[in-house]
Amino acid sequence: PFLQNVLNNHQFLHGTVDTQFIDENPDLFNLRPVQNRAQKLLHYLGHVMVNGPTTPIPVKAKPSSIDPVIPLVPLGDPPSGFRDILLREGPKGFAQAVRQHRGLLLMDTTFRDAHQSLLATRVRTHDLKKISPFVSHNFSNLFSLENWGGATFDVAMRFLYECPWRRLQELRDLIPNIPFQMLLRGANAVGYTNYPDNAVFKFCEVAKENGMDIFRVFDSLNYLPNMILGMEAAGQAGGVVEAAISYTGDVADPSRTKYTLDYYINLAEELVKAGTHILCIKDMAGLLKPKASDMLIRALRDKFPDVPIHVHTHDTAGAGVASMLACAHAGADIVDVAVDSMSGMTSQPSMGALVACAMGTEQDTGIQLDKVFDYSEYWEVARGLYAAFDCTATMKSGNSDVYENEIPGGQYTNLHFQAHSMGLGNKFKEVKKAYAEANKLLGDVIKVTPSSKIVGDLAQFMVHNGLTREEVENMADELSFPLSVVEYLQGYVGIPYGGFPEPLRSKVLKDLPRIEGRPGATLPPMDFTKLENHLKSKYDDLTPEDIMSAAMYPKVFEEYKDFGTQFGPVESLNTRLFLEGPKIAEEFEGRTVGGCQRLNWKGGKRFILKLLHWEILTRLVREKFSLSSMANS
Ligand code: 3PY
Ligand code: ZN
Repeated sequence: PFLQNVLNNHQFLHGTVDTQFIDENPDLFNLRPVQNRAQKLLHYLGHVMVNGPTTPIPVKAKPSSIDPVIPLVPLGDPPSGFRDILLREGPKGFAQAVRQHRGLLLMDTTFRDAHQSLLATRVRTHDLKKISPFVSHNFSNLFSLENWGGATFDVAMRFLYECPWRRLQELRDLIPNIPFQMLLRGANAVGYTNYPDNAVFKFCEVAKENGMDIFRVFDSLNYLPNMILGMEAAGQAGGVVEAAISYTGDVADPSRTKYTLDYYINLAEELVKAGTHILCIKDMAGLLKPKASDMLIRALRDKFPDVPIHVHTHDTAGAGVASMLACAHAGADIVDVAVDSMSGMTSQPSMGALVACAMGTEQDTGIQLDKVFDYSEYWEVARGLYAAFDCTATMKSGNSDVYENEIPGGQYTNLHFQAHSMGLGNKFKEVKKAYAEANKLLGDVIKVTPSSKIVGDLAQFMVHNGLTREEVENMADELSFPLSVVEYLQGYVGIPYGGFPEPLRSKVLKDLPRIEGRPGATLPPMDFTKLENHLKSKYDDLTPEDIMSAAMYPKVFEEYKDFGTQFGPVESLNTRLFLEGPKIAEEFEGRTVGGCQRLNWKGGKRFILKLLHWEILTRLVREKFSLSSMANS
């Protein structure tokens, strides 16, 4: 408006002022467009009210109307924790301190794997931030808080329209004392396919700069070259390297001859040789039973007395607490749990149960049970906001058939949702059986992102086409397999232990090219300058982290940015507003980056029922909302 007045000014128009300064400085006209964030948010809310949630919902359920209560947090700084040791001593000193620690240490997965497994990864930064000061003050003796990586990176942008990096930065500010841990898919970083090596290295560097401490590095086939690449990237960034062996089969069952105790010990030896600070057994499907836990962890403990051992599991069958206690008895230093109300089923075992069971023993965790109750109460209510994504809408219990199908936690929930959404709820058993058969067809592989998806795709292909394992084997040269399966057989994911299944591979591939060795080794480096220039030509508010987001997910990133341009900073809305918009006469607050705007919704009663057309809606919404600004309050 100021500029407009100047341009309309009589004196200015008649040239009786000296405008040379303006002539000489054309960049004065590089004006940032007005962002109108609050207006955009109102537009978003109108859109959601009419069209429903902007994120796909697996079940038709509304967010609960009850707000979670944040337990009291004492004033002042939180107590010091393992992160202070890490900052003081570096990764090696940190690992030593962990090894010397008496009692069992815990990693809390509530902020990542728990909601990835139970709530389709949909928990928003808004709800994580609210409970963060409580966690920082009351769980300072956690080994780590897993809060990033895995599917969270993708989902944050794709479905929640928020920046994964900002989540990391904001949580870091609120929790300075507990190490943060992320899941890095080795050469796949936080994606589903191999990236050029320089992209993985840069990703780790930026993650470390933004507050990440511990990198759990795995590969979906336990393919050593892919794992080592990820370990080097995390280590060079200055992070704590936690190499994770994905566990499958059953080392206590002599009939399972592929993934034996020797297989795991030999692989562990390679990882220790490659310099891992911490060794992890990643039991992504929850297959570790107490007897196998004892055998495996005792053998690793004897072989590597100085290396901290960390065990991850899922509680799909319901034996998680028993197995984690067995691991602790056998010498594990750290085990993974999720707070009670976010635990169980395809998530991690219960923090409260483990803390209570270990209390007064050599494995005492030092965690106060009453604080776990408060933490759990917050999540019990917060979880209600995500009813549309909650696997308990259709899944009612744990399921010990996981010992047979070996489906990883998150995928188990996804497949269950998928079967139900296609009206095939009573066919889930068939999908699970096909999954086990597909695994055998592919030669009994390690199944975790992305190899688990390949097995899942093959299983669904078999169910849809009514094919048995024998039929697939016999007709392999005529069938049109899912692309993921073909690419897997070409070697795009890596080389599975024991090699590719023959003659299936040759029948499927015919003369298609095959990749020898590590797939990323033959990829040309990512051209970050070109990427940055491309993005700068489209967006004028880019951060260095944005470039990394685009490197990982180019299309998803641009869609996320375009969504923000249209609808504003939706991450500032509470989860109920984000998912379903305001109720009639509801008053709510939205915080935009530039300040705080109080948005008053004073709608009439019949308003929504009457809306038939989007144009009418936007006009009505504009009229019905009144906006009183309390900028910068
Ligand atoms: C992921 O890759 O996201 C996993 O959680 C694997 O277990
Ligand atoms: Zn997991």
